Amino acid sequence: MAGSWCALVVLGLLVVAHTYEETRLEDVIGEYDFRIFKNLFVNTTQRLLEAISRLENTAAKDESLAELKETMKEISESLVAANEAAIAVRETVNNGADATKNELKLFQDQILLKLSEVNVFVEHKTKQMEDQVAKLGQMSVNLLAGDCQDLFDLGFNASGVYYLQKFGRQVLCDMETGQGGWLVIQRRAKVVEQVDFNRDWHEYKAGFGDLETEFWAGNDFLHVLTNQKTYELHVDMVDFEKGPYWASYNTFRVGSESSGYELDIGNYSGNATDAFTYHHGRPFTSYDRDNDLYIDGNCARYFSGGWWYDRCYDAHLNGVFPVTPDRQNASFITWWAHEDGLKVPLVLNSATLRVKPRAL
Ligand SMILES: *[C@@H]1O[C@H](CO)[C@@H](O)[C@H](O)[C@H]1NC(C)=O
Ligand SMILES: *[C@@H]1O[C@H](CO)[C@@H](O)[C@H](O)[C@H]1NC(C)=O
Ligand SMILES: *[C@@H]1O[C@H](CO)[C@@H](O)[C@H](O)[C@H]1NC(C)=O
Ligand SMILES: *[C@@H]1O[C@H](CO)[C@@H](O)[C@H](O)[C@H]1NC(C)=O
Ligand SMILES: *[C@@H]1O[C@H](CO)[C@@H](O)[C@H](O)[C@H]1NC(C)=O
Ligand SMILES: [Ca+2]
Repeated sequence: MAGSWCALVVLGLLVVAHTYEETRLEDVIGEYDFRIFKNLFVNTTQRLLEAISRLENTAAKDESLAELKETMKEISESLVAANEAAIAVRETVNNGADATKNELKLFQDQILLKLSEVNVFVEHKTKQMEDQVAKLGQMSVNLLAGDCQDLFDLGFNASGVYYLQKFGRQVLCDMETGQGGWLVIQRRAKVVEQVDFNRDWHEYKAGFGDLETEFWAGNDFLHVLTNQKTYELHVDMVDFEKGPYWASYNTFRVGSESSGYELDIGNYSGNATDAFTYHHGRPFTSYDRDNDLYIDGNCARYFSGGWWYDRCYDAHLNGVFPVTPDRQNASFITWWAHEDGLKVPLVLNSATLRVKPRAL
């Protein structure tokens, strides 16, 4: 294997370094302390060996990976220092008007040659290690993580796109809002190219859009995700005139495809009015699959977007993005609210649905 070959090379270099120590260089050079140079050389190779064996033995543990990275940094720092030491040797040799000058020069050239070999080797090895570290890092995370809370608990505290090996898909995590650990399952926003949410059953099943702009995470994924643990749902929305609102649900679960991705939602809190509980127990409807309770037609067709329609909706977050908002247009992203005793549609130019395991 490449690992043992590398270890052999390093051992070889250690032997070379040892042989050098036994020459008269130390005596001849005088004020230059060759031991510093030798230590640097040995330290470098030792660290390299340790790093290699740690890499081989690591059971994809995050701490050892972090240490490994630190070691690699130290290795490269040592090498820089070793190179400088070698240059110092050369200068010493060049300045010393000694009878053995030629001999020393020859010797010093050998050292430099060996050093550059080590350099090349370490650079190569460092690259390999970094690749390995990246792979191991992903493996260790992904074998365990079932959602953004798991990632957060593993120490990933930056919001962004993560890969969940468990589900073979990328997810958007919000690690900053609240206590972090939120997995964003849907997002609507004003973007350069609005994503079309008027999609068929299979597209809603698989998910669509762009995690960086607008997207639907996918009904199959919502099903497996929300059946791992008990999840809560948080909805952030912004009405085009009235500003921000939020709604939170203590329970959010999506059934299997055979149930039509039946929605289990409940226990509202927030300042937006509870419009989502109306959809509790409803299967999903897309323009090509009518599971709604509206007998004269298909709600998804009427309102341009798949949803857990009843007859038809109180909340419709997969509607058309209101490029030119209009409170009368029921196809837009809408959430019905009660304000001053009246039922009024909030027309949203921003909406985010995020889930996280409910705290016990
Ligand atoms: C080499 O490592 C030893 C022990 O880790 C340390 O005391 C010494 O300062 C190091 N030498 C150099 C030149 O870095
Ligand atoms: C994120 O984690 C790093 C260490 O991994 C830590 O230094 C940093 O303070 C953390 N940031 C937050 C916002 O907790
Ligand atoms: C609802 O809550 C949001 C977020 O806390 C806040 O910015 C907004 O002003 C609230 N809106 C109303 C109508 O209470
Ligand atoms: C509903 O949510 C509130 C606040 O989050 C919580 O205190 C309560 O226990 C929940 N009720 C149920 C039935 O889950
Ligand atoms: C509502 O908006 C959609 C999408 O912009 C548009 O196709 C439709 O004609 C609008 N309906 C009304 C009644 O204005
Ligand atoms: Ca119908």
